[in-house]
Amino acid sequence: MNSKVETTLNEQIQKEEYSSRLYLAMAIWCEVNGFPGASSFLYEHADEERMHMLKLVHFVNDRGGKTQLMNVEVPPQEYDSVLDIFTQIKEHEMFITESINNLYGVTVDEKDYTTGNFLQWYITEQVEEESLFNTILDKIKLVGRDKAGMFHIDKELEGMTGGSPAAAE
Ligand code: OFO
Repeated sequence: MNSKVETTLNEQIQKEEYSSRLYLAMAIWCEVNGFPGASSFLYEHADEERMHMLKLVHFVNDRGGKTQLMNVEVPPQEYDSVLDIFTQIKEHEMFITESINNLYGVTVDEKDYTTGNFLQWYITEQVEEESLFNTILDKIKLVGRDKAGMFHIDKELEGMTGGSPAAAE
């Protein structure tokens, strides 16, 4: 495997691992602050990010490279509100989109079209995630500080979980 591509893929693995930890920290905050729906949704999303990471890990290893695990930062663990959390998620996902695009750019520069093709899945996934988080954020902004409205959004987030073991527990 092209070493520049391999290094950049390993950096992306670290970012996906951080995403998973970030959403885990957010799920924990929601769980202890009375937002069970948002919490389930975020536990599940933490699992999804781990899946994004593993998909990259297997790709690197299968293509003759070797995954190099790196240090992963401790994410923030205190938040002001659910609005604060989803605002930070949106910003984080925009950062991930930029990172995937840069990674794709490296594969083009290095003429590694196989990896470029593999990354199409991530490019599509980022479009879907950004759109999902924008929709959720818009709804949260709409209810503002209204507690009854926030209660309903929390229920809605509960309904958006797919019933993974992490979300159910
Ligand atoms: Fe939330 O995105 Fe991974 O890739």
